[in-house]
Amino acid sequence: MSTPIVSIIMGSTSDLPVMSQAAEFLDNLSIPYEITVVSAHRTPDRMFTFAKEAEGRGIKVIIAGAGGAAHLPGMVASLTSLPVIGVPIKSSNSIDGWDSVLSILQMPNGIPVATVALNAAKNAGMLATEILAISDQEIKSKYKAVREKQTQKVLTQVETLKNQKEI
Ligand code: RP5
Repeated sequence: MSTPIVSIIMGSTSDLPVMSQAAEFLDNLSIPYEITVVSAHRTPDRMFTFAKEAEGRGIKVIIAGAGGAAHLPGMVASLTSLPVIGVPIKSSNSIDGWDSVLSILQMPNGIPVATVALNAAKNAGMLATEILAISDQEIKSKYKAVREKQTQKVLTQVETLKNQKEI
């Protein structure tokens, strides 16, 4: 098993159905990752140790998902200079997801968190891949192939609809 270069963390296992979409994307491109639970308010010491040690363990990008008053991505970002991608999650304790979106999106200047759309963990996996692709040609060509495939899928839909209309 290769050393993970992406770390996917989340505040609770209740976030896993969403966050596993990031893992699935990385799996498809054979990008080594780790996935675990780190809670900013329930396990602050674990969060601190995780963020301080991530770079030294070879992690290049962190994807952090949380719901409610979602401080995990911002707090982790404050403890490392690795890029942090935040995934706002519409959790059971959420006010329609806005609490999480605003908590992650509205980071004050000085500590950036790249925020994807609500529950958009796949996009977090894609953005992490784009960051890695800057310095890895193999990842870049695999990523370009994925993008090309989804373009072709839409063009096929266009043709299918056009043909149906002609029937
Ligand atoms: C946050 O609270 C977690 O990220 C999760 O989205 C939410 C609810 O957590 P559980 O009560 O389901 O453990 O910390």
